[in-house]
Amino acid sequence: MAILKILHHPDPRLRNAGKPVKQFDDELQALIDDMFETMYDAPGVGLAATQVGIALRLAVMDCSEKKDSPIVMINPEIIGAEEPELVEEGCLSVPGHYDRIERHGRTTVRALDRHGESFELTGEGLLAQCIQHEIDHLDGKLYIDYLSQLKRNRIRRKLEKQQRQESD
Ligand code: GNR
Ligand code: NI
Repeated sequence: MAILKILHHPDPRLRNAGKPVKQFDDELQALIDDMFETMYDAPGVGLAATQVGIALRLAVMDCSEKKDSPIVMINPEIIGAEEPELVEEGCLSVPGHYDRIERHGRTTVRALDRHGESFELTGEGLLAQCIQHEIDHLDGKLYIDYLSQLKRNRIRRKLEKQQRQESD
């Protein structure tokens, strides 16, 4: 088990779309375990492989209060979504920022689990939000893409400055 390094915006690797997972081998199982460990340590309610520099369509989530409901989504597809609502969102790859964006309410996803078995999951509230947020990562998208260019530029400049200071 290992804690992986989470990439921060504007790292270009966050813009890579993930490729479908085809092999459900030991290497994949180890990556999933490391992603859960990294997500719980952060702490966050979700983590996409994109965020740890791996361009695969794989994400982990746990939106429960007790942190006892791990979910793996592989090659996920949204198959149903209700009306958009305004919600407050953040991202481990955009540290220190939160803003309101539109996300669908109740959302249904079809995905494969860690063994390659298909399942469907309907989420509401934070889970619905997290499903959409993680699938966006797998497409190389970040929640800040839904904000105005002015806000996006401000966020990018602030993070670039932070990263310069960290590397000094
Ligand atoms: O920890 C996280 N919290 C969160 C809050 C509202 C909407 C989405 C999220 S996901 C985020 C972790 C993360 O960046 N996952 O990609
Ligand atoms: Ni995120």
